[in-house]
Amino acid sequence: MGNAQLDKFIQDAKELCQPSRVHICDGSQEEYEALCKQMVASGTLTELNPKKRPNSFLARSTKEDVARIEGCTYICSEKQIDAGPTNNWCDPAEMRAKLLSLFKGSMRGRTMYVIPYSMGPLGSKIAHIGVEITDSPYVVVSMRIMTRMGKEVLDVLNNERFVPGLHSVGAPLQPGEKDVPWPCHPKEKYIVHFPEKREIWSFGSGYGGNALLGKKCFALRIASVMAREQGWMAEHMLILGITNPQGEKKYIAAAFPSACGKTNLAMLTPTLPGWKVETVGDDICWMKFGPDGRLYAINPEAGFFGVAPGTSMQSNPNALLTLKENSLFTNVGLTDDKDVWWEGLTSQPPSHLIDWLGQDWTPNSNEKAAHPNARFTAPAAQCPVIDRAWQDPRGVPISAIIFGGRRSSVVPLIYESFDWNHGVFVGASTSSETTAAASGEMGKLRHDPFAMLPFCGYNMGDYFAHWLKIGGMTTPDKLPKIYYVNWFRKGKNGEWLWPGFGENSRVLAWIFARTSNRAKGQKTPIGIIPAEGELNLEGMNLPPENLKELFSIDLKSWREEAEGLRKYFEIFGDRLPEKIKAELKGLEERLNA
Ligand code: GTP
Ligand code: SPV
Ligand code: MN
Repeated sequence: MGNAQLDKFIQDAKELCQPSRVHICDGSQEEYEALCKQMVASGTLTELNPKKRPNSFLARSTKEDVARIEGCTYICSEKQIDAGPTNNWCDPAEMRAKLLSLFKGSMRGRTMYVIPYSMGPLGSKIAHIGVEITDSPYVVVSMRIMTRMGKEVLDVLNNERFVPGLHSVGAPLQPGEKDVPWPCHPKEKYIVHFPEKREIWSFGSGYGGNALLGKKCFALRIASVMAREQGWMAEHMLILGITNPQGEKKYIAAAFPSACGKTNLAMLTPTLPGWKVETVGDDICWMKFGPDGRLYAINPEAGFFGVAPGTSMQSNPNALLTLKENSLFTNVGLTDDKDVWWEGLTSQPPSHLIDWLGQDWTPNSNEKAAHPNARFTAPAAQCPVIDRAWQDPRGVPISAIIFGGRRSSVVPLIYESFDWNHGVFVGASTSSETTAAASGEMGKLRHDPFAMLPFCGYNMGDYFAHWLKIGGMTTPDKLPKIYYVNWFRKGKNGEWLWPGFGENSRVLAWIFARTSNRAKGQKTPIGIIPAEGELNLEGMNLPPENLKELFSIDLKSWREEAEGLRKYFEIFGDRLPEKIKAELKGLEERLNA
């Protein structure tokens, strides 16, 4: 193979974890099929009805392993201040000792898989290579869908450095011991990042972002550190292409916290006649400056790991069409004819199915058929609206960046920042109600700057500074305009004021017009909103009182919002950039004018 770092990584992992076998993944279809077959035999996977969903499988996890666990996720920088106040920190030497004891013999009785993968199109200047070592075949097949994986990655790796990630479910097998369908550690879970060494160690969980180390661990936490050093950006953003009825096309990136609508926006079917939306990515965006001084974005992933509940032919037909074959489902319901079902898929639930815990389920059951964080894993190439340029190694030029989250009150449907620095402040001020994507309480409002709270690999104050610095690296006219949206504002009876999904195209159309200097907008203390009549509402029957409420900017609530931010920003101490303080002061002054 000829890569000394790789040889050593494999050798060290083998000695430490003591697996029965080592398998270097070639990424072939044969390998994928053999692993799926093996997992069907061991009970990890159930094959779905090949007539309904060819080459697709269902996995059920255990109750304790259903989502990312932020409390067990660590940034182990040399100095605690470099992890910052929003990350769990532990002394790297102490953590390394802890991990060495946990991983010792942790793969006994299992196969150790070596997965070389590329985040981004092979050979792209924006792409980077990682190698994940894991004892989970479920992780191997998931990584094959989510990344470019296998032999061709080794061919381009040569002697270059890669990001190593060591993963173990933490469930060694005694000789002769029968395996369980979803091995994981019942109690101890550690998802650890050493930013200076660019290493990932993950123990005890087999689920999603805890285990598919290319995604949040590498493409966000480690990549954000690399991006800061090297002058680029690693963001929790979808990327979409949007074409107006005249055939003009632009690209937009949007950051919303987990389970707040990225996948849905990325694949949206516009209700506005003549408009088209195409998908570049649905979760992660890496951006670098191109030779023309604009920001160019790639989707480092090759698949979608999307929230199943709520996904239907009405809400997101393109997602459902993506899932028609070659897909993996985790923690959804299994129908009697061996297909999948989840809450919201159809208006009429099936009269009987097997729920995500493997129990009989009927519409009268008290439990949900699918776990709220049940997910599908599907190849991006199968998306009917995948963008022509989604694998372009140069990336796509970004005209607008959108922030957003779940806010049942206060925040209007859309506003635009006055300029880049104000936009950075707007990103820093993002708050959202928590969802099932991470374990813990749901529906709790928390600050989630840039939708990066669980994903920034360094001090969040320094991250704000990095965004400000990016704004100074080119001329203002080359920078994307920055927006904030809120699809989740509620009326008095708890109903959505805005229908969302395909109707969000109306908001995108206004952004399109603004970035082409074709809409005037209207100034408010918090930013620019559509002027009267600029938001195209034709044919949607939005009650006028909803429209009024969607754009109401209540000064008292906003003063409280600003006060809350002032308090929140204190946690960053002297790492909070002066320019962010100045923007907050500016907001307060405008609210009090
Ligand atoms: P992660 O994969 O966790 O990063 O989530 P995501 O940001 O991609 O969220 P996703 O698009 O999967 O949506 C999560 C949930 O929000 C689903 O249940 C959707 O049905 C719901 N949702 C998405 N867009 C809208 C919208 O415009 N309005 C409303 N009311 N709900 C939405
Ligand atoms: C998220 O939680 O933002 C996800 C799912 O995209 S996971 O890969 O589990 O992080
Ligand atoms: Mn996500």
